[in-house]
Amino acid sequence: MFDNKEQFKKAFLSKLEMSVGKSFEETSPQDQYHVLGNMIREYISTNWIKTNQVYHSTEAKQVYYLSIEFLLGRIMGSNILNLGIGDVVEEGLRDLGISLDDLESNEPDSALGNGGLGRLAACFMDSLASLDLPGHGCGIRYKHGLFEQKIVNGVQVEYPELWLQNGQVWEVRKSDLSVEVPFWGKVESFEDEQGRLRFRHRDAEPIMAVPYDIPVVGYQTETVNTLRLWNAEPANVPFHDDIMRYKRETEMVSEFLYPDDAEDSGKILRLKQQYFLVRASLNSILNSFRKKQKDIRELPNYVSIHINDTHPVLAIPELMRILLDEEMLPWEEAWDITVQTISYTNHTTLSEALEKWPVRLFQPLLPRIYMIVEEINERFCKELWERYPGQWQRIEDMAIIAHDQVKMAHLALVGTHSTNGVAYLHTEILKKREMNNFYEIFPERFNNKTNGITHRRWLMKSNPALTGLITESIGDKWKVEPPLLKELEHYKDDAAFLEQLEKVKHENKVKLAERIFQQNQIKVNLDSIFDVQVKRLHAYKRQLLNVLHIMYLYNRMKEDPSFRPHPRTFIFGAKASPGYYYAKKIIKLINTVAEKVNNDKTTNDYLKVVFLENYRVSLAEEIFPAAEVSEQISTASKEASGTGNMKFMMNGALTIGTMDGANVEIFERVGKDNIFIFGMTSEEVMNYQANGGYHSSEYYMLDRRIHEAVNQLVNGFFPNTNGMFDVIYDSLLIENDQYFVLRDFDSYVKTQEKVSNAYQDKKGWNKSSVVNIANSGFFSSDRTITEYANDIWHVKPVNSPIIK
Ligand code: 26V
Repeated sequence: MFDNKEQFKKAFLSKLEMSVGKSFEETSPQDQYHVLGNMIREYISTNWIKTNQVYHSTEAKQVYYLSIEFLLGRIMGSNILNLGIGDVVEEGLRDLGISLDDLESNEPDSALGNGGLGRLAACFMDSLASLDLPGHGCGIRYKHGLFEQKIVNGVQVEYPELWLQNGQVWEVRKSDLSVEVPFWGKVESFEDEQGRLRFRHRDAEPIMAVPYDIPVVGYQTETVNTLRLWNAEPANVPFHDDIMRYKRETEMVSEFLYPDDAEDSGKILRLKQQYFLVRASLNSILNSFRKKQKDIRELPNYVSIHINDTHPVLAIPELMRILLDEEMLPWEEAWDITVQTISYTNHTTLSEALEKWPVRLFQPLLPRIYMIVEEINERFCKELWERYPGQWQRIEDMAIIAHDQVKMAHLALVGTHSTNGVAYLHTEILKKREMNNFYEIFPERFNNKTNGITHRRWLMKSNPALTGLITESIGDKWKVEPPLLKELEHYKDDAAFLEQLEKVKHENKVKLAERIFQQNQIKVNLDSIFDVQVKRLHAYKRQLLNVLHIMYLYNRMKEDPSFRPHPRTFIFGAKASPGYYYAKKIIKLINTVAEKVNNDKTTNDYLKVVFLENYRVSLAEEIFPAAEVSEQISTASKEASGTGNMKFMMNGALTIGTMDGANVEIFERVGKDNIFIFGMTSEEVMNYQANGGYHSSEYYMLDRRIHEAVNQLVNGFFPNTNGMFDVIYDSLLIENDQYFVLRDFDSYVKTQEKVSNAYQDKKGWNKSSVVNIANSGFFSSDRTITEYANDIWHVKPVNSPIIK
């Protein structure tokens, strides 16, 4: 079907007519997308079945990646790339007058994630399959992914996301594999025939979990793994008075993805989602295991279960329940198996993001699971007591249940054999500070796995021009071995190569400029520096620092007509959690500043501000290839890793950033001349936090630039914004600027000046760009996944025949 262009065209046309019942001329791009999608899925299915057969019959250990989020983005383009059918499809469609790009744009993003954590899970799925590793994703099939953002009068407005509205080509419903998940009810104890104490969950309200499987195609291999997403549906319960309430509440469980919320809203529903994912996934994992292996005590040798952050941490008590209540193992043995089977990744040290569940919600919803958590806690506290007799405070700090709350991170640390951070610095902070108590007891459990991104989507698919240039220069082995990108360094003084690189960047800038004009009706200067900050909106990510710098540039240009820096286009993209008041004000501020500076004729040749609404994976794929400056300006110690930083680097942008998260490792690789580092170190930040001594008002009083810009937030400088930015002003001056925006301002301004100066030497800039691309191979998620596979999961590639 995809062997040659003529065959493809024939198959495409005949399927198109058969499935939509229209003549070719009458079909819509929507119809065409669906038909092509179905053709590709059918094409995949042979290898998918084959891969599953191999997994069913092999003794090889399997890994299950449990995540409450998988932020896949569009699926078709990635499948076309990995299957190696791009040329045939593109040329075949072109003969029919169809552009593959246009056709792909009919696919809605699969947006089942908030940001970094969910996108990491998606990159991992791509790497697992491409490395022929037996890795299975387990998640929830939310009816509505992350909300769609519209900007109305500069303000974020949220709309429900509707990725399933026109039908999903990539998923396969498997109702025969449905699993019942019980909630509520009570636990009864009884004695069985052998006189053993047993437990029974009675009067529960069951929910049906129905799996939808999505194939995950590896790059140039026959491996097709599975991402299994669970859908919540009413179980077959007797008709009762409240059947409508039951139906509604059941469907709610997989209705919405939670936007990482600043508020406590919908807590119980979120806990339901977490247990729903865990119960269904473990049931299906254990079913596969039992079909192959007889002895449950062998579980850790055949199965590895990974929990992505604490959201799936109930896998620990759930596996204990299975081993105790179903397999009837003694506690100690069950505990040993559980710890050996499960591993955990921590993604943040921010205390407000660490999950805690009130016992009053937890216990009635999950009565048997709560009993088990209580016992885990009691046994753990007893061990602590033996180790630290009399140290009540320490024991209280480390307990899993304390002050009527269940601390999910503590459960994860105690109930798994491996805890990893997501960048070197982050892991060090976990060990030395945030989780130091636990590190003291379990030092061997802590390890680092620096994040990565799939270079297939983030370079090969999204930046074909750069991919072509790289391949012309160093051949194409880097595609399966990204560290080989290092060979590009030989070209850093090659004038012809640098010129080509500049041309590629320029073409990508032209495309992004078209998108900006289409969405925002703003004409940007193609010779301006494209300076980009795209990521979720959070105070610690300090979009505000970026904005204050823009205001300063504007003020200085207004004041001093001889001050005209190299033209810049500041591009933003960011969603704020709907309940996060401050973050929404920052979005309004960015748009307000944009309105002012873009319309000032005296400055707007030099300064443009663009806020691109509805930042998402597919938009990101248009942005990274065109970026020249990558803004990674979080307060040091706060950003666990960041992964956007890696995408920018791989596409040749230069980073301006703090020594935070994976920026530290980017710095180590490219060297100080090819990155712009500023601001306090994490040590300095943590010292301030521990010992005090920071007074933001001093910076406001003593620095004219800060004084002026901060005053402009509240003094009517922006028309019709009376009182609108008071919270921002207060966060800086009344609340003593928690994230040290004013403290780092001067350093940031000076470093931005260095950026502008460096850009004057275009050759030198391009050279730095080459060094960035050449050293980005380390940040391929293939490296990250190889490390997880070797050090944590102990899984090996399963050799399905390879066509590499
Ligand atoms: C969640 C919340 C929710 C409540 C309000 C404050 C807040 C702040 C942060 C978070 C994030 C939770 C976990 C997370 O998404 N971490 C991100 O994981 C990425 C992949 O490892 C990593 O690159 C990012 O640095 C990290 O923030």
